Amino acid sequence: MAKSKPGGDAKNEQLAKHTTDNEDQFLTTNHGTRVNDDQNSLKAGERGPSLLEDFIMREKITHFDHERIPERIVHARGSAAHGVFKVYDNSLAPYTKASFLTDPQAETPVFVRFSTVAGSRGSTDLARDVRGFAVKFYTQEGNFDLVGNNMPVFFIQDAMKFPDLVHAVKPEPHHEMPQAASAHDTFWDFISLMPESAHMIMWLMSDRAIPRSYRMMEGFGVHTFRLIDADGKSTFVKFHWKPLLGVHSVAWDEAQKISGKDPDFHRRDLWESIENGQFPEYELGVQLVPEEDEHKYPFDLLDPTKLIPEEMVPVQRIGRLTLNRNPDNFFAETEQVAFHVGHIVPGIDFTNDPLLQGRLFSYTDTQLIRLGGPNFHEIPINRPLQEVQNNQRDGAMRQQINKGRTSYNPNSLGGGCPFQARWDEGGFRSHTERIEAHKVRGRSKSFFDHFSQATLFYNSQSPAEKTHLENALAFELGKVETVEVRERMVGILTQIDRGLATKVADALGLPVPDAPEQPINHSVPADGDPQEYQPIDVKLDLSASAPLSMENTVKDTIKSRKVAILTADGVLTANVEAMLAALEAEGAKGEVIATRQGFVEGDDGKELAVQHSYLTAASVLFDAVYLPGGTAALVQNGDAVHFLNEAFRHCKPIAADASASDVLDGTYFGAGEHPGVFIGDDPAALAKAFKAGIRQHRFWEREIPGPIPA
Ligand code: HDE
Repeated sequence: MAKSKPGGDAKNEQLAKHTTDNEDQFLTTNHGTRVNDDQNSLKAGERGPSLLEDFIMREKITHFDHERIPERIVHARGSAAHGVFKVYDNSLAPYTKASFLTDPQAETPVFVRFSTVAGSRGSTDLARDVRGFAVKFYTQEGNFDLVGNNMPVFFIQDAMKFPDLVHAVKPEPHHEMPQAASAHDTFWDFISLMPESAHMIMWLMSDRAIPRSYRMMEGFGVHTFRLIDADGKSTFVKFHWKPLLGVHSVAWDEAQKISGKDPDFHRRDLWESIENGQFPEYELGVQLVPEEDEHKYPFDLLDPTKLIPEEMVPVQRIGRLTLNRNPDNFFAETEQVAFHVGHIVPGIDFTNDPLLQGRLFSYTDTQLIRLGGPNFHEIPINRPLQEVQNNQRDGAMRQQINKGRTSYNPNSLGGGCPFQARWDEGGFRSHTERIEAHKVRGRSKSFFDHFSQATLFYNSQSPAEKTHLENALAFELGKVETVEVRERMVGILTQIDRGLATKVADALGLPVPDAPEQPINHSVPADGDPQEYQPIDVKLDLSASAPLSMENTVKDTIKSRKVAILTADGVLTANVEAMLAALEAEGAKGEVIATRQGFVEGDDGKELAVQHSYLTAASVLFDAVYLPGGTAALVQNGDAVHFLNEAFRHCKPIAADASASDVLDGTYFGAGEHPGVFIGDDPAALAKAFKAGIRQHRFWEREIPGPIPA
């Protein structure tokens, strides 16, 4: 079955679709009858009751009544895009049979859905949360779904605990509050009793949980998978996505404000960047571990609460993902796409990670209820490139019209079709793994180091990132009402870092225990021996890992950054135009803000087009601010002064013409020297310095308590 081009250069075609597609088409019912009145229901007299006979109205309303399907239980809020994946020349040919990872000529269409986890479908994009990063590769050998997150580890080690985790983080059941937030008692109650979450909690409390953009976050497959070569040899692999724009986040105060000013912030950013032709790009990275090294590391490769530090196994970048087309219809594509870790192709296989094993069950099960039956693979966005041929039949909403008598195998009446495929014919063959074991409910002792990597993560953060993490914990636990839960969490933090525990305890007005307390371990079964579940103390040779800090990310571009230009009548037109051009030359976009929409009159009588008024714009929706000269009137404009104050407080680059210093004097930071504040007379020199500042993303060193809130 033909699928609508999932990549390709279809932009103009698509723009046309969003606007004038249906010009010469008549309105019909779902059964093809042309409708001559879509405004009025059928009535017994103009002022009379409506008639049951009105099949047109009944059909329209019945369909409307059934428009909603159950939202995803987790990852309900998401946005997606089409694109392509291409492997580089130094492909994975020695390790895997999968052609999309080995053939540099192959351009594999993809559909990628980004999401938050906890909130419902209408919740804000900027919640403190993990982000989903799910990629469906439509490969020549079938669909491969890499259903990952923007954090490389997870909260729990065994799928058995997933419903508990999700119940704990979702709004509390008695009053359904809070929405899309982990800052409440049930979440921290659970976490404080789950020491295995410690590492993930460090990620969740870090700025990684409030990304600037889906285009500026990493992605991870989390579990260890296997690559399988043509001879059936296995190599362990961890998958990574590395964004070419670098990894960047916003400030927590900013995140909360964006949630009010534009809850669709990430969705809009993804959509607009693709519409503007600034296609989001990521490199696919792999960490490869030979089978014989399985037990070489001070952690278990099967434990999803551990990462492999890049210093131990470097990430090799092997290909590029480009998102180049927005979906045509949100529901049909983004909402109905069905990802599953079990959608796999020959050349890739699973490991026994108990979280992955549980996921292998869960994803089909959830689609059955969400998409209403077993034929969800026939929805266009879920179809593979290949024709599907098997003996599965019928079920709700079946699309395929199977011909012939046989729907069983083996058969002779159907000529034996369809045939099984040998490995060398592209048939999937599960990796043969020797297992000699007792059937047990339990966990490997090698899973019982809960803190070494939490400490590694904390130690790897820059001073500003550490402060953000401490403040995030103080915020979240500060929202917890039950003091015992806060105390237990401080106890857990003492296991990670005493300084961290002390700072958080101080903010909560709690004492820090003298010696780290061994947390309560709740993974012991009722009849189990607690000794078997004792934590193990692992000391890592590595004290810090550079890639864990966003401070070390790529900072070489201003592409797609949004810059606010604050204006008033009399603004120096030439300077504004010079700045707009300088920004545009490197792919950034300046947007003019004025007291009213339409046009602002420049010093030379020229009119400049205005994109936003101070009413509709807010500093939190921009990456940087430029204040041109000729704007002295803004000193009296509280919104403009607040714009500057807030941008300063959120550590954003600010540029100002020297002649605008009156306005700067009206701000709380003034016209003096500050990191990331560029003031100058010469437009070219100012633009150059400003652009260098925007490349840095933020100047966190400015983040000292000031007289305005943030
Ligand atoms: Fe998921 N997860 N998950 N998950 N997950 C779902 O599938 C589940 C886990 C992830 O954009 C659900 O279609 C279990 C880890 C993403 O459509 C559900 C466990 C990781 C998405 C489900 C996990 C993920 C989901 C809900 C523990 C990162 C969104 C709706 C054993 C590697 C995909 C759906 C999209 C969605 C189950 C843990 C990533 C219920 C049982 C670890 C990105 O099937």
